[in-house]
Amino acid sequence: MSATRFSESVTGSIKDSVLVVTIDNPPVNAISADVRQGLIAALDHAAAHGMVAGVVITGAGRTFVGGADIKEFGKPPVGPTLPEVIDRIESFSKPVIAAINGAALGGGCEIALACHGRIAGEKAAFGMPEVKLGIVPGAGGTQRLPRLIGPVAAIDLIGSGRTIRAEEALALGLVDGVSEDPATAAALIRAMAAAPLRRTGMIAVPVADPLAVEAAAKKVLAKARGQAAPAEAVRLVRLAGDVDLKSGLADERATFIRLRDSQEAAALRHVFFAERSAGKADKLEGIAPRKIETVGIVGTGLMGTGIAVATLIAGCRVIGVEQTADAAVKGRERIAATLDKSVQSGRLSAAVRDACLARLEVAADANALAAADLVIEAVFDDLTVKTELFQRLDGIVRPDAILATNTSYLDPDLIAAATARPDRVVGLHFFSPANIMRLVEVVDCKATARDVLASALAFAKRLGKLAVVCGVTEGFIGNRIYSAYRSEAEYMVEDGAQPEQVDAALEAYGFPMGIFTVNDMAGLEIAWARRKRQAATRDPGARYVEIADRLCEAGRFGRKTGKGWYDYSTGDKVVDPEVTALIAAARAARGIAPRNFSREEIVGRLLKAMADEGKALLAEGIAASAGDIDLVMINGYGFPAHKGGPMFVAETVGKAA
Ligand code: T1G
Repeated sequence: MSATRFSESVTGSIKDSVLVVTIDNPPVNAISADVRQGLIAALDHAAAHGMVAGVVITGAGRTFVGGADIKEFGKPPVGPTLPEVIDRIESFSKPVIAAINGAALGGGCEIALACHGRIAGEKAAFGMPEVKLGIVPGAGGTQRLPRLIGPVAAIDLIGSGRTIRAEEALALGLVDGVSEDPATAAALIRAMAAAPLRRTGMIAVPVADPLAVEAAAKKVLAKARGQAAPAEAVRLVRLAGDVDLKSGLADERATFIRLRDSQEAAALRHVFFAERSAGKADKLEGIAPRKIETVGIVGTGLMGTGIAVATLIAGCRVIGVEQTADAAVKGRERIAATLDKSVQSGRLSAAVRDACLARLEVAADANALAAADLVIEAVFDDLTVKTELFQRLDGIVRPDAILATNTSYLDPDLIAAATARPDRVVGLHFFSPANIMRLVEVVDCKATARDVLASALAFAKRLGKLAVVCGVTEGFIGNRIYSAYRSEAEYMVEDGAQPEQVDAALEAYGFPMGIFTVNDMAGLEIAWARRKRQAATRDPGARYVEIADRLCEAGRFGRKTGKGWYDYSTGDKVVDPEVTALIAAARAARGIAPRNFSREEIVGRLLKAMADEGKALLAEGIAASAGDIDLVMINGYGFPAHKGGPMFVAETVGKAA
């Protein structure tokens, strides 16, 4: 066996007449210029050596190939291009097999598609996540995938960007076999040697039921929220059935380049890299997180239940605590019912649910928390309730256990100060429903020990959450920006915009729901109670809009009471003339002559309000980076990811909406 280095990151060795080419470009074997050059050199080598019967391409480490190198986007291209490499593979005179050892994503999947055969290892995964980056596959994915698996499955995979495992890939015909044995790929080469090679690009796209194609396309477009890439991906997959490979590839490449240079793609790249750097707090390097296997959760209401479900699914033991035996029984039922729902919707297997239930205990006695590594409180958001609880827990839990508060608005430093060991207190601000929402604000309190913060971050990550570190301030990052944004929306309503106009402008921008609809969903009474508490200390010079107070005084607490900013009594959301009149009266009382607002002005002012508050959070050191703020708004408040977040918009699009 002789080893050859084809480039810095591509090596090969010949074994039993097969050249096994290994891509080794940590961390994810992204296809850099060096990888592309190495692959071409490897194929040249195989072509030049008569003793080589075929080529196996595989990846070193956990990944096969993670895709094009996203860091190269926007830089001058260096040849050979990936389409050139892929064309060389597909048209190669000897069999080329992909031995997919791990994730084959984007360009990685496209390399595999161009090979003449594919063998998946058990850890293999396949996906075309390009639409999540605001682009379409750029090296043949939209043209070759439908040839292999049909247009319906291809629209689903490319349009959603989801990743599938080896088993599903086998069922779809994306791979020829699943095997961990390196000899399998070599055996496939020998089996192929006699017959003509199966070149994916030459296969005719299988004919599919037009209704099924239409349904798959519709499903993708329904989720696109106005983004360009998913629609283009669907168009290109459909095109594969109508034109020859060459024309399809040319259209795909042109579309890819156009989208790659778009604002939408730049925004989604910003989000991608922001996610990778989130939760990597300063000065935590080398600090080992504490072991967290048993998690206590005090309070099993809506929030506590969500946290318990997420924690159980992550494989931890959960000890729920309620005040009475009856409440404990109900709490357990709520957790079990939420797990059942996940089973019904196909997100969880029955076996995993049963394992979760076996790790769950809900007690009526806080002493059960003596075994916990971490206790999260999810009780009523009241300072006295929370401080008394933490004082009590201090005497129950082990000295090395961590105490986390899930408060939304209280000062966690005050809660920590009430305990004997404030250094073990941290904030874990989950968003409801906590088993679904990805965002967790990890609050680094004044006295939080570094390893406690590191442990909270590791725990959030284990739950599959996106953790953003933030300092102590009322409402943390998200709710502080939300308050500023909400005030701005209310100013505009007082000045002449209708709530439904504000909502329509936000929805047209890409929010799933406008702010007044969101407020009605969440309920108006909690914010009302907070405003009443703050009334005495409010700056009398600051603008204060009373319309929301008037709504609450009229018993309009939002959707659950059938009325709020809108009327829901018929089951649908409709504009209520009573609200329109109430707003008109509020304007008149202040002597405000209503004026018109364009959609652009509404969105522009709301974006500016968010970005201004974000800048204040950065200046105060509450948020570590603009990217963190964008992630909070995207993952907690429905800000459209393809716009990049309010800070990205402020930096790149300037004042424009
Ligand atoms: N390019 C550059 N850097 C990348 C990268 C990529 N494609 N993927 C990951 N990284 C970096 C990442 O920033 C981080 O860096 C480190 O690798 C580890 O990542 C022509 C157009 C592969 C499943 O969209 O989904 O192919 O922070 O923390 O959890 O059609 O990374 O350490 O400095 O996420 O183990 C399509 C994106 C590209 C795949 C690994 N490919 N990556 O997850 O590690 S477009 C993608 C992922 C394309 C073609 C087109 C994941 C992963 P740092 P990580 P992980």
